[in-house]
Amino acid sequence: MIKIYHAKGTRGLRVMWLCEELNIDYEIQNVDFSKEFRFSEQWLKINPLGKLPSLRDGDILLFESCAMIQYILDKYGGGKLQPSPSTTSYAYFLQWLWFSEATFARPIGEIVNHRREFPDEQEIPEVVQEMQSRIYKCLDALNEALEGKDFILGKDFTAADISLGYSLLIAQNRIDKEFPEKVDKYWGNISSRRAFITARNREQYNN
Ligand SMILES: N[C@@H](CCC(=O)N[C@@H](CS)C(=O)NCC(=O)O)C(=O)O
Repeated sequence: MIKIYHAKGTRGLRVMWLCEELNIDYEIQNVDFSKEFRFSEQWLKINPLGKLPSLRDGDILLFESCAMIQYILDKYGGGKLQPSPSTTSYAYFLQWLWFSEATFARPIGEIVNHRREFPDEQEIPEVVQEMQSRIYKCLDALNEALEGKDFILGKDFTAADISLGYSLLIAQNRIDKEFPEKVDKYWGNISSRRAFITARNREQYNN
């Protein structure tokens, strides 16, 4: 069975959400998120960066959440939740899947890390504001792309929505504005899905 090494609220949620959408069994291995544990010899064998998540499936051990998504889709998805590789939609699927982590989650993660390393009055407002301005650009691009759509590729929900959804989840408390209108509606569409709610409950109750 797929094992997801996870701590509540971290990117393992993307993988849990995907497994729930695809109805795939998975096991959650809860991990102590403290820096001490993450940089222990024991954890560095599972994630050489001292980060989360990691995924184990037999002999395979992965440490990038969007690679985990693509791996699960290709191995167990049976063509679900991604367009066929020969289509135009697939090009956009790849773009949004990669954008969600490589571009959008990056400034959000920088705020999270900055606030962890420089709590309370040590926070440097200019650093946070610069990262927020990058988040707003991403939200604007997403808002424009969502014109007339329920999901990022149109009427069909795909794993790119899962990946974007996680980034929106963690963006929420790190910005000083509301989501733009179409992003807000989109967030409502994806966060009300049964699979997302189940994954959130499973991480809440650690089972
Ligand atoms: N690109 C990686 C990012 C992993 C990542 O930054 N994970 C966060 C938790 S969601 C973490 O471990 N942060 C601790 C740190 O960066 O020090 C992925 O998508 O898996």
